Amino acid sequence: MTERIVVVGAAVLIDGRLLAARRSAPVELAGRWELPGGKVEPGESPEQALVRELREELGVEAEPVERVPGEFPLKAPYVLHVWTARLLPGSPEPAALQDHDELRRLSPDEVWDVDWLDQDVAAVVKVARGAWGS
Ligand code: 9L3
Ligand code: MG
Repeated sequence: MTERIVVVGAAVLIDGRLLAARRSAPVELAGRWELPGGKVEPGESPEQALVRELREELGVEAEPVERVPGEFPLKAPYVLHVWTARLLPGSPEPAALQDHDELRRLSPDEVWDVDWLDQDVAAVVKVARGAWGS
């Protein structure tokens, strides 16, 4: 059986805007925008991974809200699962830390202004529909 590793991505909505993060590494992905997140580690639930990744990558305290239906293909053996998420009261504001060099909070009419990773486009379409009905 082929091993399949889940990567979790977070659709963090802040005041009705979607948080997008520009990757600074690896070189082939640098400059492209993504829903922040990363690989689920052994023994971890996807929700736990989401919370950990947002803490590590952006310095925020967040909680998953709901899974966005579907599974989005990444380079094998990875697949992307997406959750909407919100910042907890008292969380620091997101800051571009280790894997990202810029953050934006996108309104519905700005959501396609950034160069999303090809892999994230289908997920962002679904997130936009769910969040804004667009
Ligand atoms: N990836 C794609 N879209 C995303 C995320 C969080 C990750 N929204 C891809 C990029 C990497 C792999 O998944 O090839 C693992 O992600 P990371 O651990 O480098 O963030
Ligand atoms: Mg990551």
